[in-house]
Amino acid sequence: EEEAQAWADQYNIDASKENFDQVDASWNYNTNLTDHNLQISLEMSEKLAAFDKVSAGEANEFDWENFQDETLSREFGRIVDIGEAVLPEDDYNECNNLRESMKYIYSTGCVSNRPGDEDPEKCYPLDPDLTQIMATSEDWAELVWAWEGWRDATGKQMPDMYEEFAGYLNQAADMNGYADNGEYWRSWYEMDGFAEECERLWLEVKPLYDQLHAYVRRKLQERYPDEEFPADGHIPAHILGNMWAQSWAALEPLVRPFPEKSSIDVTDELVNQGYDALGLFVLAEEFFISLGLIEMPPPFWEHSMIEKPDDRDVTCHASAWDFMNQVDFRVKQCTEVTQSWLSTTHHEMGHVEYFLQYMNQPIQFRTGANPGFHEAIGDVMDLSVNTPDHLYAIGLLPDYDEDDLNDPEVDMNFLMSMALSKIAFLPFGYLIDQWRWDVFAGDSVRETYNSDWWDQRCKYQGLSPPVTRHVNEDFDAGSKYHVPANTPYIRYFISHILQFQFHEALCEAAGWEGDLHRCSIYQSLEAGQLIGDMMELGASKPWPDALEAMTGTRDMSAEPIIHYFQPLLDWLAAENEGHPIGWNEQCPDGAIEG
Ligand code: X8Z
Ligand code: ZN
Repeated sequence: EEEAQAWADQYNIDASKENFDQVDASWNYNTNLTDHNLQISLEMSEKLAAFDKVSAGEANEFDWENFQDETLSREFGRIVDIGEAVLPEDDYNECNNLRESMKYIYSTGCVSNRPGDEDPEKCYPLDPDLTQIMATSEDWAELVWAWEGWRDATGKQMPDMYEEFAGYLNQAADMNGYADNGEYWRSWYEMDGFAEECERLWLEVKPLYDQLHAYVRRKLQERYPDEEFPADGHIPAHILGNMWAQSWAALEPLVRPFPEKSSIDVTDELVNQGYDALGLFVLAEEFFISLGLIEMPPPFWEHSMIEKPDDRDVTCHASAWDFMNQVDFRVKQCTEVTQSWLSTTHHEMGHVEYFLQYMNQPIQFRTGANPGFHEAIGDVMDLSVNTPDHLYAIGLLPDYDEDDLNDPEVDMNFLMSMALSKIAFLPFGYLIDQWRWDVFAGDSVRETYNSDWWDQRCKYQGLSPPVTRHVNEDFDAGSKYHVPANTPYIRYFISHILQFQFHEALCEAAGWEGDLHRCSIYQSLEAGQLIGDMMELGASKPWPDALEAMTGTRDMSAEPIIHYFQPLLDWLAAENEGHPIGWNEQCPDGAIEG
């Protein structure tokens, strides 16, 4: 075992270098999508895969399953589980190529012929144009143009590639001893019955979603009195303020419970005060620092890409990067000055904070306790940042006054705005991998990809497509970044449950005694200590240990999120009294055709 420790020490030195080369090349490509950069990036991935393969072979020469030292045994268990790197070199390269081709289509996709446009050459990218149109336009036809156009430009171009790609992932999973790639992904949660656990959590929060859905649907019917909504209760998917209807935050002005009370949206104020992308990052960092957490290191500020460059193609979808050398940590995002981008900035900085906290762990443990933990850190900060009291304290709600601080109607407006992002997201966060797990299990095949996708969208989100979708030509799953990029998605669902558990525990540590939704942990060193200690563990211990250290419980629970939204749930239930709630599980007739 001593020998094993010595081998692992050397492995960590070598792996750090190999990982750096790959991450560095990938960064260079994703911030400048040229063929040249792609070739280098693919080569570096191939090199890392070869290294992983050799390392796994060497590690397996030790009797690691029987080590006395549990942590060392855990480290070895991770070294030998190499994912796609197990594939024969040619297959590995082809698999990588396919993913990059799909990502390229997604990242460079744009839509032309906007209604009323003279110039047929003008083509609107997702960031910022289509995103902005989806969030602000109230023109049904224009929204259909953006919604349908985006799907034509992206997903529609890739179903055959995706089929082939999924085949490679399954081949790798099989070689690694998993039934299929879905089982492999679920294994990261280290528990039996993870899929059932997700279903349990979803069913617990569904009543909240049902109430929100019913209320928002009524308001949208008022906004579009001349449009016919499906008779079985679905909401047309293009009018919810977001390309995928995954956040409904843009509908806040439409559904605000007490419209005469002051707005708690700070977008205009951010713009008026002259904030730019860097200003949002500085503001976010200030919150982390106030908890006594680690500040963003100089290379972060020097090398991050925080705005969309206008001289080259990039992957705009926001991400955080750990270069694995304990020095270089970056964020890449095409920031706009809005409240929603302030949230994303906290989200991404949360990833970097986690990287910084666990950077002294062995490489294999430099990841979240489970993937949902990683997604939850920045969001937890954001739960405090978005409280009206905090926004007021940092000067972003100048119209707010002392009376508003304890006004239950203002409070309800705030809870509604939080529900539009947090509750509306839940079924979306749940369904993407319901669909992908089915694909990997062979329960959804090329011919039914799109109808299966819409079965999930209709069933869980209660949405319907605004124009008929076609079974074979359209591939709407591919129009969501994480499908071409192959990022698992259930992590975001888990994060949306966990972040309220974290919030509750941190608020208690901060000595907060009022309503959970009004708590801000700003400047609480106790809260910072608690979450910092948890992050420092990385994945060195099973996640229930990390969760227990922070919250006192070993189980995921929907109780805190329900508790947080209880006043809104009561209000919605009263408002919805006498109105229809729910929708037919099946898609409306004509939603999808052969
Ligand atoms: O992809 C992200 C982050 C990067 S990890 C920007 N999110 C999901 C999405 O955009 O679909 C954050 C929330 C959900
Ligand atoms: Zn994230």
